[in-house]
Amino acid sequence: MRKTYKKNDLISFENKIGDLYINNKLPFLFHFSGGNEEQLIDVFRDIKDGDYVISNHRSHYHALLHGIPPNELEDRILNGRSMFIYDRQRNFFSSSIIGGTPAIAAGIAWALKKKCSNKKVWCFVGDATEDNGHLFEAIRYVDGWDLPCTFVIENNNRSVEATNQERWGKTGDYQWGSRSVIKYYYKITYPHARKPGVLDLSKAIKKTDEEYFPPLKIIDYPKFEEFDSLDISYKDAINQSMTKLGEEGAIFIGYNVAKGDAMGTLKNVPPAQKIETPVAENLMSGLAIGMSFEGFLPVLFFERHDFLLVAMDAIGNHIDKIERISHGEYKVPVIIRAVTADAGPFYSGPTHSQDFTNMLRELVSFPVLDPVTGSDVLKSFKGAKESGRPALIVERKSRY
Ligand SMILES: Cc1ncc(C[n+]2csc(CCOP(=O)(O)OP(=O)(O)O)c2C)c(N)n1
Repeated sequence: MRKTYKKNDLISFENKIGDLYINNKLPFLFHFSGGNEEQLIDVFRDIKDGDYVISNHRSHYHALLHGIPPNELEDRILNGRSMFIYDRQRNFFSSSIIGGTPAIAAGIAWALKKKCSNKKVWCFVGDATEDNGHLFEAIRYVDGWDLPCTFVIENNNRSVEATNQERWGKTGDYQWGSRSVIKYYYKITYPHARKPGVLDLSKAIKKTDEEYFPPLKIIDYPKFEEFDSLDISYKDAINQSMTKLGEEGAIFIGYNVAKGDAMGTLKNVPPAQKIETPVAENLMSGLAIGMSFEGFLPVLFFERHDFLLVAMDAIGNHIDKIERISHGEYKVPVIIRAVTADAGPFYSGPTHSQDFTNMLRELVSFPVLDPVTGSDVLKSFKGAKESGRPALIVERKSRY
């Protein structure tokens, strides 16, 4: 059972963190909660143990109210993790990237619905997340598919220091008209962290990046020598790998996946394992992340590298970082299929035929594989599946 908190308990915790800061004990960027105690206590009355709580850069109150013990939370804050609070056991997840969480929340909710679970997802966002389209995509998706997810917009009329009106002109505070959205209003107790005089970490002793967030071990796939002698074409190997992944229960996500079978490669996959998504690449990638948290094996399909750029937050900040930033608590075994129309009759002009393989290798730490032969293709997909970690596999039209 979670401990219940009164307004003053929450304030006392935050005051204690304030004292740590004044004594130069906080090594890293942090944001105080404050001013919304009553509203949050009220919302948390409907949140059950086992529900997912998804928070953001300002997560201390959410974490306490969802049952993370104060001493554990304090320890994490002291170790530079104020903006990155996770608890796998309690289904607590956060991202300090504005707009990064709504699609992930929708993906978790999709998985919970598929499993007929009675758990729900509660995604807390500030009014700055209302500034970007990622929230819109997720709300529309959650509403359309009746997913068990509520977005709680915590409107303090500030993004860092700028008011809604200063950001948006007279449209200011936006009204959603969605059954999945709750919005409450509050006045912040503390200024935003970056205001001069509020955050001066120059005196604090700092550890290295690696000490705060130990890097993940490099993945070496087994050699799979059994595939070496096979005489199989590149395209047949892709079809065969998809059929095998389908038999193993993978879920294929993207557009032209159910309609068109991802250029014919998913013909042997049962329809229930193909999710036709809107043309919203960040949303579909977030869906894959969220589903993976609930044990699904998502295979994300991008029919051209050019379109990957729209999903860069999900790929570079989330699929790639979640395991490391959560100290291994959350894993993201998402396989990304990235087709490039690099030559021949498929060439379709400068924004439809780019090859970002090298750029992707710079961006992410997980394997970016570029198989050359049919047997390489089989090895790549098998290795990716067995690794339990993310992988991106390039598919070249020139090798089809
Ligand atoms: C994509 C992205 N852009 C910019 C930032 C920098 N940033 C950190 S907090 C913040 C404002 C957040 O405001 P809001 O979501 O309303 O939450 P509040 O801090 O008011 O609780 C910004 C712009 C970020 N973290 N992510």
